[in-house]
Amino acid sequence: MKMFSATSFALLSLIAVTAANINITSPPVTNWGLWGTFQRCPFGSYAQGFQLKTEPYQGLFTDDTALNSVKLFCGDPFRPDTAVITSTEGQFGSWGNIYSCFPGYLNGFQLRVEEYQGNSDDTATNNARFYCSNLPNPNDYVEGDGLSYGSWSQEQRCYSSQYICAIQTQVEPNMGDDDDTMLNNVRMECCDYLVTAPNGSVVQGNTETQKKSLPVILLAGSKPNFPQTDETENMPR
Ligand SMILES: [Ca+2]
Ligand SMILES: [Ca+2]
Ligand SMILES: [Ca+2]
Repeated sequence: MKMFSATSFALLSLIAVTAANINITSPPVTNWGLWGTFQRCPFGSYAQGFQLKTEPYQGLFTDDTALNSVKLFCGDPFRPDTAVITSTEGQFGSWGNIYSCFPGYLNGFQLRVEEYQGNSDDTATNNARFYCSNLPNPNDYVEGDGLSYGSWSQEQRCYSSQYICAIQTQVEPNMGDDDDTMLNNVRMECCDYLVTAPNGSVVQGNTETQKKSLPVILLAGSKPNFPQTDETENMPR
């Protein structure tokens, strides 16, 4: 009995320890443009899906920009009342597929970036991957539908007690006749996962316990079985 109490106390202590919120930022492979303002999920909600705005390949002698913006969904992306956050957006391209980890949460990301091309056409950031709390393995990710120039830079992860809750983007302004790149870097805030206790107080939630209760995203081969291309089919009925 004495040992049980000691173990229980140790477990409670672990759960009570909260890491402070942290920012995770893409390594500046390119570093053009200004940082926009942070946009945040409503308190107590976290990113559970994403969408990329990409300019398709423009042909050999036309100025390409590739990835222009990243949108995060603070809840189920296929519910119309879910809050959406973006920070600064590049003006070119269009929004692609919606990728959902719901009911899991985003807890890290990685950018695909083309390094400086000198006098040739620069595109900077091309694509993004996200890590989700309910993927079968920690190294599994959901990859967006951006372009494929450049290479994947160092992945950025939240602490295990946190999920992504805010986004800030660095976007190069329109260069007119000069070489445009638009989105260059992304910064995200990782917030401690908080829940409301039965007595009404807000406490640190246990992400490990929660993970066990979530349905795991099924993988088709080595890739998650995304995207869900038909939006209307996934709207709540
Ligand atoms: Ca250039
Ligand atoms: Ca241009
Ligand atoms: Ca360009």
